[in-house]
Amino acid sequence: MSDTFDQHADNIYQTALDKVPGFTFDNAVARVFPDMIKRSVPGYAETVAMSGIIAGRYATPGSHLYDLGCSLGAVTLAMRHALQARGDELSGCRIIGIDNSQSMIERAGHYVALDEATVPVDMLCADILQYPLQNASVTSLNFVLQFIAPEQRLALLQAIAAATLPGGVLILSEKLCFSAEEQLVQDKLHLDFKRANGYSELEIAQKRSAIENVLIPETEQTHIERLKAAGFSQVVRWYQCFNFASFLAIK
Ligand code: GEK
Repeated sequence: MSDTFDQHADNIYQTALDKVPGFTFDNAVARVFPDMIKRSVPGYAETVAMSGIIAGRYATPGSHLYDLGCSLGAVTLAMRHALQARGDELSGCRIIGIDNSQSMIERAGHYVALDEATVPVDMLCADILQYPLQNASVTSLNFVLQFIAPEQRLALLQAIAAATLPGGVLILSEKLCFSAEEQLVQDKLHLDFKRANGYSELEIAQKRSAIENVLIPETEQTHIERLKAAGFSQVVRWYQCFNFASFLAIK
């Protein structure tokens, strides 16, 4: 792997900052991203791996599989390997990873190029709110909707549902919020998870302040009701680890 695309440990918030800027998916974040997300999001590895299993069940020949907000393409590659294992390299399926961070997409393109599977993949730098989706059997929003302004979330889900073939699916993974009582329990466990993964109290506090107005979590009920309003007929919560959960919405 070239030096340019080496991955590094997340040390972004190790030094005390006078003023913590709002979180963005810039080059500094892209170069530490795998370490950051693994140490910050309980269950991340499972949601990526199971996206491959779900894609293997729901992808149909000749359809598109979308990884929206793909970052470095972890879900794109999990889907690709699942289709490859199914013998789908010539079935006309195409996997399309989209992210509006140029730094993420440059790196993702590099990792896809290094990958040996042959199922076709496109990595695009674009805004998922603008991109014309079509012919979708499987779409992933793996910890992405939480970064979209709440008033734009229904329209995005409607566009995904409209582009989804009958029987196709959306995999939606999100940080959740809860009743005040449950929130206290879940927050403590999430903090323990971060501490156990080596983040200091300073790093945790500065990251929290950076992300405060950028990542806006919602309740499970809000997600399920909105997925149904958007046009999905069935919603199954297939996974939860502390305050992070993943839903399978079936058209
Ligand atoms: C993974 N899914 O590794 N258009 C395109 N991309 C966007 C937009 C937008 N409007 N808004 C945010 N993003 C990945 C992890 S990270 C989650 C997803 C996290 C992108 C943003 O640039 C970033 O790469 C990604 O959504 C969110 O499975 O960091 O907690």
